[in-house]
Amino acid sequence: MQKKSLFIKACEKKNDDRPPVWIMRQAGRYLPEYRRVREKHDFISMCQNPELAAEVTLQPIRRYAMDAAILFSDILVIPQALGSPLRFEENKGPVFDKPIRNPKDLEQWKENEAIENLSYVYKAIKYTKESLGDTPLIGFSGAPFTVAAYLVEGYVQKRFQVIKSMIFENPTFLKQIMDVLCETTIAHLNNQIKAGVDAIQIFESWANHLSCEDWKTFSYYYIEKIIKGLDNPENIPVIVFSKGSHFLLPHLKPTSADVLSLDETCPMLDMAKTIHKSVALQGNFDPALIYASPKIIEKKVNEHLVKMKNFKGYIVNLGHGLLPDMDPEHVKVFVETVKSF
Ligand code: 1CP
Repeated sequence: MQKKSLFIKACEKKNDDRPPVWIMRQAGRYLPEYRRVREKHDFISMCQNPELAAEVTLQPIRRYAMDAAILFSDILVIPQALGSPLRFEENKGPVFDKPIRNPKDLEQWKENEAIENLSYVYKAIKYTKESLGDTPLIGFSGAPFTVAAYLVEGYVQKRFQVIKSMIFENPTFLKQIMDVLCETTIAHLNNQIKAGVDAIQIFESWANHLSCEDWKTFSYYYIEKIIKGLDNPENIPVIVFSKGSHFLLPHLKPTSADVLSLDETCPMLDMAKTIHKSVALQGNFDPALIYASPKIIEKKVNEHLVKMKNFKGYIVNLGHGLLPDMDPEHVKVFVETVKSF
């Protein structure tokens, strides 16, 4: 049997070595080699072309040898595959020109075609695995609330008036949308597992927009449903990133997730002391640390790693993703400081 990677060992809380490191949005616009591919192809075409998706997934691994790769794709490929046309606008992000706001809008969806439409993702996983060697590959999906937010808003203006109104005015309809997203997500993740991913991460990037009570109904409930619905014969680890919801972590503790990915507002060391027995932890350097000088990056990383030394289930990451204007050399310092710890 293949020796387990640091990353998988940390997910299982059995890592006695230095902690593994990867970074959300490690494949992206801050890399010149990404921008070179992107000059010739739009973002959606890159996701839908398995060779290109594999190539871009591998770029940060070639450059920095992170301890895990994350598949190049997007959380919004699910509603797109269901039949909602999606485009990405420069400076605006993802746009659904036909947002789903009432039951009639659901007629655009063809639920039984979604998985077939996503077959490019599973092909990309196979191609990526062929070139990755021993580095584990993380597959992913969005959590239904975050995906639904894009879908009902049309595009995210950070106020979330449409989805927040729906929670109060028509929760039954919102749940109807989310039930379909949830079932499709389970099938999508199961196909990613079959195609060979080594771990799964579920992104609830907009959890910070939910009240405590609504979070239980619209976020936690669905995340649990997804994890319980996985057909996961080899028990690959499941990571949950629920941004901006650290005050809810006492509730997340009994989650079925193997790893919780914390954002930078969470007290990592306190969390590790209290919940590490039941779950591994990932995160949570302030992404803005990458803007600091290499000397400061090195100092901050080392200081934090000393504090986290006794935890066998800790994975280094940022509290959220890398940004397009970040310096690849600073990313290198961040990764290498962890790797030489
Ligand atoms: O123009 C470009 O080249 C596209 C920029 C880009 C990239 C590189 C987008 C558009 N998505 C991605 C890749 C991506 N998205 C990955 C690939 C793997 C990696 O992390 O390296 C992943 C996991 C995602 C997931 C994703 N997409 C999330 C969840 C994580 C997060 O950042 O909160 C969300 C919310 C999206 C929506 C999305 N996709 C892209 C944009 C610009 C957005 C809007 C959100 C934002 O502005 O950050």
